[in-house]
Amino acid sequence: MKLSLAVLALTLSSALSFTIPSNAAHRRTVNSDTSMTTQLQATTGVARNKNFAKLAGGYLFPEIGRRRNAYLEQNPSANIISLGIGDTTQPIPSAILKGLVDGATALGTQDGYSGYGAEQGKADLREKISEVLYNGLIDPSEVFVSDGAKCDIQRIQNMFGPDVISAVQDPSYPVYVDTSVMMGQTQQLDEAKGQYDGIVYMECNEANGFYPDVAASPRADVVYICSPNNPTGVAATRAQLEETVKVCKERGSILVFDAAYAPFIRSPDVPKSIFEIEGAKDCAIEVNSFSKYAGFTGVRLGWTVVPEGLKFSDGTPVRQDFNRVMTTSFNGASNIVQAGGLACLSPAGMKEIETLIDYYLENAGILRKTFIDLGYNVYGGTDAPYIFVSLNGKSSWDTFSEILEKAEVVTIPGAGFGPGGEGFLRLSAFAPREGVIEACERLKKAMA
Ligand code: PGU
Repeated sequence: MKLSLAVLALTLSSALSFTIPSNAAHRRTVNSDTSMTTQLQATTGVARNKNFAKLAGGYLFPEIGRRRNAYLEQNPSANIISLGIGDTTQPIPSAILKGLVDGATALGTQDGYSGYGAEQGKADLREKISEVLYNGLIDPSEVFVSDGAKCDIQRIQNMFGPDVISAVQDPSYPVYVDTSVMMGQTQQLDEAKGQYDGIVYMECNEANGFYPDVAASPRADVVYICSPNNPTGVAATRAQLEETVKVCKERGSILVFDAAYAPFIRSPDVPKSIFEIEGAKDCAIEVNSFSKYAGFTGVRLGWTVVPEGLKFSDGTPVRQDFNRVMTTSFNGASNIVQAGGLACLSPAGMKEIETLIDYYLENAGILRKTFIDLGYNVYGGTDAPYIFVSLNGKSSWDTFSEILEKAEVVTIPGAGFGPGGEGFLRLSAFAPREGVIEACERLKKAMA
């Protein structure tokens, strides 16, 4: 019996050695998320998704967090101020909070209880989004309520699949590129360029006002535009968006418009939605979020608008396939949170949102002035919660480290948003006022 067990173990281990490659051969550094960089040894015979192996490094924001924590570990008494990740800091205002509380309370009553909701969101919230935020430009049936814009970008990519070519602004919010890589739309990273082969990078720089010349870029199937922009803080003009819609229509491209920072727009005539542009319903999808509207970054609520008439090349409505994704892989946003969303869109909620946004925009103004006074070229911060500072040719990661060490302020290096961001620094206005003022005092000393 003992012997046969030993034989069985031997047989098993030799069988396994066929399916699991030898440890030595597969011992290597896995750095798809640098916060979890480890020497791994195979414990299964499952091949890694080859697209994940293409990812050059970890996702940007955890990497920033890792460096911040490393600094804290070395300097335990440090008093760090974060102007890094764009995460809201101010409490949820009362009328909106009441919506959330009432939503939760209702679940404790027989009449108010509800279980799984419609995967596309509650009908009354879809109606309110259409009415209050789009002035009826879009139909409630075109609104898909979700748990946030970031998650929707991934779901949109899931719908498009691996066979499309995506175009992004360079620099841009890293999720568009990273999800394109994960989906298998790209080849490898071109180390010299810092760009993935197979993605169209549309240059955004000081000379073009940080808005790309879409017509001069190669055709892509899916064009990602974010306005007001992360990271540059620049909002696209009506003329720029009209031109982009025109080019997308001519080329048969789908424009994915990320309007997560729309409520920060204060300049008159800057569109808050792509659907303010004539013809956009023939070519565009819009992703949006309550995160920055109402301090819902942790609460989680967003939406995507997919126009009824938007069709793939074989005539299938895009909305039909997006609905298939949502019904299959999403079970609807939390009913409590959707009650909070409804409260956001009440007259009292909209007023509270306005006050919150004004607060962050005043922070942005303080940051802008600090860097302008120091003699830097500064972009954004008037229609967006980010300012983008030109470092006059200095490396953005070096400047990030220098500011962390000298001023104990966390910023985001522009290079984290793509090669086009090198030489710039992004600062977020999402912080308590006293933190912004203190950070500016420290930055004046560190950067003078
Ligand atoms: N779209 C853009 C353009 C964003 O900048 C962000 C957040 C989102 C979508 C996310 O929206 P949710 O509705 O909350 O999912 N950008 C922040 C946070 C970082 C992150 O990973 O999302 C930033 O600092 O850039």
